[in-house]
Amino acid sequence: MKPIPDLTEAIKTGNRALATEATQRELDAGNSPQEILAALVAGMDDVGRRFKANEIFVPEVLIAARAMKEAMAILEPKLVEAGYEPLATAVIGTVQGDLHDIGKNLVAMMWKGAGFNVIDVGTNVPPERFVEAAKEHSAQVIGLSALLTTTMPAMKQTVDAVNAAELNGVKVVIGGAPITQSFADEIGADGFAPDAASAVDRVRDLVGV
Ligand code: B12
Repeated sequence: MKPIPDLTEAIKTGNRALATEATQRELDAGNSPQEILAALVAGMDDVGRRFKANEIFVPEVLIAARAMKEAMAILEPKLVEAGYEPLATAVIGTVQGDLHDIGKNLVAMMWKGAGFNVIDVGTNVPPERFVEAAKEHSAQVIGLSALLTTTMPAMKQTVDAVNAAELNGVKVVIGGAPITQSFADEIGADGFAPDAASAVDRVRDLVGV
């Protein structure tokens, strides 16, 4: 991947104007949407690291997240365009009690880019809403995101609700910073992926496309 330093820097510093301008500029120059996404993600990863180290605080993180969202609004149709006919339908959301959506949005975009039809049910989503959406859209996959250790139990409740609803082979894939394969095994989820790129491979394996 070719680095795009000013775009990564725009996310790190929460510079919305530069983030959107540089995203558009790179698209106009024919750079691939995946490369542009990688530059954006590198910026957000850095923000996460500095927040953890107490070098920056919530306001800076929110500003960076807003710049990322705006750049993604430009990039998303291009990622989708680069895909083919939907290979499968996936419902994705952040579980009940949890408002983090940057990682979830990235996974949704990567899935769209990989050719999946993605129904994003948002954040703070109760188990029954995941079930309803999967039924309504005849989904093959449900993706659950959680960033807080306190909302990990909501993943188990959602897996239980999906199993109780007998959704005919729908696979549940989970992810988020505190999530591990062993937690996925423990709650009976069908899959786990540590990042948006491997989330694509995981779903491809699970639905066999
Ligand atoms: C941004 C952020 C916020 C923003 C969220 C903005 C938004 N719109 O999302 C704001 C400021 C609102 C926020 C609020 C809070 N936050 Co916060 N936040 C973060 C931060 C810095 C970055 C998260 C992020 O976006 N990372 C970047 C993305 C790209 O990474 P990601 O989410 O991990 O996603 C990747 C993978 O995990 C995976 N993935 C994610 N979802 C899914 C889903 C599927 C299906 C799959 C397969 C994969 C997958 O793929 C993604 C892309 O590669 C993290 C620190 C960190 N390093 O994680 C803390 C962090 C998650 N927050 C934390 C806390 C404590 C809070 C608050 C409780 C703070 C407070 N006291 O109010 C609140 C909670 C609000 C709530 N009810 O949800 C703690 C959680 C601690 C814990 N162990 O539970 C963290 C770890 C910070 C810390 N070190 O203390 N936060």
